[in-house]
Amino acid sequence: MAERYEYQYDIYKQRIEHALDKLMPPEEAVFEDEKVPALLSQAMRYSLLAGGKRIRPVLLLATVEMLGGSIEEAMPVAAALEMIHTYSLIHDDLPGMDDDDLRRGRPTNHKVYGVGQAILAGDGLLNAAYEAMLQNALLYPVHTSRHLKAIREIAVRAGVTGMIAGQCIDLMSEHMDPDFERLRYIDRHKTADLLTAPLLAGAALCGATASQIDALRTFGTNVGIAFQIDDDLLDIEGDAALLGKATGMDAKMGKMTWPAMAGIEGARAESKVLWEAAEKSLEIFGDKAWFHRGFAASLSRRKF
Ligand code: GRG
Repeated sequence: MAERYEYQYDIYKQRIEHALDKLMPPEEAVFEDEKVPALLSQAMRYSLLAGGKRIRPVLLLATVEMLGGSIEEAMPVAAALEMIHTYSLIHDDLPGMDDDDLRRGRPTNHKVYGVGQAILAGDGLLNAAYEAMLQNALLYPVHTSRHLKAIREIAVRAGVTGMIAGQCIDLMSEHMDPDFERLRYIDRHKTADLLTAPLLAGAALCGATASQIDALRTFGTNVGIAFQIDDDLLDIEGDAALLGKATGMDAKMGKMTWPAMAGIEGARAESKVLWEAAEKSLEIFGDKAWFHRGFAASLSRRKF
């Protein structure tokens, strides 16, 4: 079972890498109208094509496949999710935010291209994501409404009531007194929203039923919060070389996290409950959710 999952994950990942490369402007683009400045395309490609687990696009493709949709039709939407995720990482690493030097095992975007160009590379990826999804929607006029719903799902979850809201409250909460309600809000929006987006966008592309959508939302929320708690644990106990980024940053920044508030054991226990709840929410899909089950099992044991 684990082998089948890993094999399928690699297939999705290879297809995503190919799609991302094709969607990015070439690095040699010249200083010319209607072409992307070479420096900008280099900075965008530098972070987007730097590896990464690709879990958000993989989740979208797996959801579309589980619901009987077309991988080809969904691919630009999957790629767009990775572009949005990468923009958020570039901006999160900036000196005005988490001020990190290392990401995906390489110097952060602003360390290589400077803060101004890094901001633009992030902005560029965000815009390119919507351009790719809208361009793709135009290719499927019989599914316009499904595509618009998928794009809306992503815009809302990446936006100012979703990931950006979570990041806003996260920044505001540094060095604040512990507050579980605030912490749950941060984890749900900063992290879980962008992991729920591929599930709900996939559901929208396939015209899923209300109960399927509910189950996927519950799965995404539980996976997302557990994933963030594990991330906070890895920031304390993880191997920086394996993670490709510095550890110990949360304590340094005075971040509100589960391990900081409930201790390592308390955080581990909460993560376990959430991973179990995630697995349970897949019941309505029966055997068809084999990949999602493998995904949860594999991610719950992750070391990077
Ligand atoms: C700047 C609007 C804005 C938002 C930033 C993504 C994010 C929000 C902050 C990054 C810091 C962080 C710990 C976020 C939680 C989500 C998370 C664990 C991101 C890392 O995602 P992975 O593990 O990374 O999927 P790879 O490199 O594998 O893609």
